[in-house]
Amino acid sequence: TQVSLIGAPTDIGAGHRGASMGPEALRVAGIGQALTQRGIRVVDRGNLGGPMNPWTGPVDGYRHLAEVVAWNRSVMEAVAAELGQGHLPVLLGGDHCLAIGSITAVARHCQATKKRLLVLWLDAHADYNTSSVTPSGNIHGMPVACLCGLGPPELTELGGTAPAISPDCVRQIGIRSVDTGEKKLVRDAGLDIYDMRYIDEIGMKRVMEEALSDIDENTHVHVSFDVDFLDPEIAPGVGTTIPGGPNYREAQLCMEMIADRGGLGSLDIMELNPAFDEHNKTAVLAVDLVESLFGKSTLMRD
Ligand code: DIR
Ligand code: MN
Ligand code: MN
Ligand code: MN
Repeated sequence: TQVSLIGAPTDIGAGHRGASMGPEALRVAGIGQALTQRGIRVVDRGNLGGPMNPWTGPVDGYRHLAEVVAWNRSVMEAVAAELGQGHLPVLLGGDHCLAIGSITAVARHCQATKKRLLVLWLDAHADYNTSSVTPSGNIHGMPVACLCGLGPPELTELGGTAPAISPDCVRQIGIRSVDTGEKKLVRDAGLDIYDMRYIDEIGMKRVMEEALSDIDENTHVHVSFDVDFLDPEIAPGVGTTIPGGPNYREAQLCMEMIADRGGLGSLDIMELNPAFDEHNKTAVLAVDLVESLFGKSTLMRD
């Protein structure tokens, strides 16, 4: 299969400026060459366009809703076009609000091709806020809720009908920051959350065995990788660092076990913010982890 890189240079849903530089930072860190070296055919589709960030405050609980909708429509169309051609889309973010467009496209593709969808949401945050409980109005804290049907109709119905997905197909890994009002929402939704405490208690190996246990031949695995999933000691280049994340080895094992299980059909690499980084090291780390996600291992042939 062909991997298609899609850049979405915007920080429209974020609380800090700079995730708009994420796609270029990933290219500079060699995302394309790294995948090519794995024997994968890679085509860089370049960057999508969209509205500038007006950097205004919340209106009815949302910042920049109209602009967020415009960017997500563009992402949804680009991802849908790649999936329709049998390609594996890799979305280079951009902030995590864009996963609404990306995963809406993936969900529709799964429906059309009768595939089962599994979304692996690697993040420090649950991203399950709504306009009434959000502490910030930033829509990058809301994509999972929007995908599950909680949110403004412009976003929940991006693909035509809401909800785009059921909470049952989401597994969240690495979570360690859930806002006060958000806690009840994730419990009510019954989201499968493998939080840091659980990872501490049973270890990344068993966590991933559980999270991946029901993948079968007919499963499309979508990985939505928020780079703030990683511990800030190794990944400072994000807008919202939360201490106590997976270390280098745990993150590698997570990616390697997803690769081993098979079925990867699409990927988002989100929230990388070069303005907070040190010599692009977080982008280099993200590329290193993505190589593992695509099957790189120490002993097996390249
Ligand atoms: C926070 C931050 N939960 C909010 N969310 C982030 O504003 O909703 N998600 N940073 O990645
Ligand atoms: Mn996050
Ligand atoms: Mn469940
Ligand atoms: Mn996120």
